[in-house]
Amino acid sequence: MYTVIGDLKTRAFRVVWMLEELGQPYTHRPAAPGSEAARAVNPSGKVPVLRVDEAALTDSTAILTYLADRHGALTHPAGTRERARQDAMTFRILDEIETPLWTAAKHSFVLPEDKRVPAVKDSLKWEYAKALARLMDDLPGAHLAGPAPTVPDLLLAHCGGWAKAAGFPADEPRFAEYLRRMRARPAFRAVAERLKAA
Ligand SMILES: N[C@@H](CCC(=O)N[C@@H](CS)C(=O)NCC(=O)O)C(=O)O
Repeated sequence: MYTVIGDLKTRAFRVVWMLEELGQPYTHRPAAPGSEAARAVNPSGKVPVLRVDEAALTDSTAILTYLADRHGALTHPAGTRERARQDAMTFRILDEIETPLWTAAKHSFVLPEDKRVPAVKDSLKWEYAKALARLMDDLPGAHLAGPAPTVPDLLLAHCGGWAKAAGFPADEPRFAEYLRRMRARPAFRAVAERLKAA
């Protein structure tokens, strides 16, 4: 049995979404970043954490990859060229899409006030829009790494919602269409409904 620790408004959303996609039973324990409950399972206080028996696994991308590999779904098998292309997409999403979002969050509310540089946000929004347009140019089909969604699609679709909430550019029509497709998935909708109600 899996236990996911972390509020749904954090990257814990991705882990819960993946477990819904996989149809695996799990318990969800909401916990704010840095809270006592988060520190009890991860000394850094970062969420999400996935408890599997005695182990506490950290980092949303590592957790998604572990779950996809373990259950043989939403991934290409390790050691294949398709997997190398999928992993390249995963790292590209983290480098080019998530990094500007996370850096903007740090300069909005994560860092101590005297360490924030709010002016950097305009540059981050520009960087994000440029990377997103290039990514959409390279989209090989309906999804990032083949005909069906894989780990990087969950990451990108989650980042899309994050970007909207953070006031990042949302006028890329191909990305809007991609997001509509990903958000129509029953597993996504189930978690999104829960987040709305939280
Ligand atoms: N790369 C990690 C980042 C985890 C992370 O920074 N989570 C945020 C919430 S979404 C957090 O716990 N922040 C608290 C902090 O940075 O101290 C992941 O994908 O899980």
